[in-house]
Amino acid sequence: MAVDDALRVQNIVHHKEPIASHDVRSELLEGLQKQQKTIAPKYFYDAQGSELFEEITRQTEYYPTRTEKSLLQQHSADIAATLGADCVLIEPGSGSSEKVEVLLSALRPKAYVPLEISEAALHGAAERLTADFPWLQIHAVCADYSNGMSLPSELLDERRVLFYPGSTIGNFEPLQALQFLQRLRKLCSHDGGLLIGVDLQKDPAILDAAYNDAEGMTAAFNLNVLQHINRVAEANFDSDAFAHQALYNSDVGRIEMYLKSLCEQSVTVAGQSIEFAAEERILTEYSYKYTVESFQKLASAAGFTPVQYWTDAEQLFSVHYCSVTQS
Ligand code: AVI
Repeated sequence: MAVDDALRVQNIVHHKEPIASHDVRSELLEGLQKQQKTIAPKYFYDAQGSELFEEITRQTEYYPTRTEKSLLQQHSADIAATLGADCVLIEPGSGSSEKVEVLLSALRPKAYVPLEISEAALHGAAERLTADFPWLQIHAVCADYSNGMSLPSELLDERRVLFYPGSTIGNFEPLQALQFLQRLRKLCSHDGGLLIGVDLQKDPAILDAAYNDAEGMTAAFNLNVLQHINRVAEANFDSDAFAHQALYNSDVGRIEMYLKSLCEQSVTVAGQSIEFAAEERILTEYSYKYTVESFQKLASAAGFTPVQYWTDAEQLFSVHYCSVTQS
């Protein structure tokens, strides 16, 4: 689990892991040829999609980002005491590393290791953090964490804590979530742990509003995936011929996002015709909502022991610290 191709600039060590090339076109075609047509949520995040996601996080109805940030801010001293001194803090899919900022002064980790596929986002964040926290050692790892994760070898003897905010765990189906947490568990040292943000089950009206914001940012984010696919898979989706749909499925406790075809139509993707009936839907995302107990059960099954959690007064969102279960 080591990446070693390192370049040191001041307090930042840059590491680059070869990005596994996989066939995007066949992956997309496979999803679109299923009975329930599907596009994986990772395709949301081209440059435009990442900007639209930032816009979503600023919408009044979308409570997760600001609630989590304020939990991290408000409880930073307690979180730091719970995580303990001198850990190496590793953040898979760190993006712009904004959330970690509110923890750094209280936590003073031995090193911070952002793992991020976008080199521009990774380097921008590392430079900003090194300017604001000159004492901080940063190991910036450019890697696709969805295809396995490796760590710089010099960190393998350190106490390693994983940081996975944003309730991104909710975008995995239950079995995948378990397998992903098991992978995170393997990256922790035996005396390490996991600090993770988890969105909570709540009044469906609050969830419905969060995924159907009045400004239409979530709709634009959802529809943008078609433009992205047009570029990467030589497709000819007309985004005006689809509509955003998000609904809460209370039987399974998840938001389901779809793109609904507004008419009977045929779309070409990577040279293949994909036929749509009127009203037929493409599944683009699940966003599972947990209870504190259901998340703790999942974490325990993955080899973690729940230690402490923090929630807001309205019980909208939770941040959990789980240590590695001692066997
Ligand atoms: C990134 N992820 C946790 C977001 C969520 O809420 O599931 C993605 C998102 N989809 C629509 N709005 C936000």
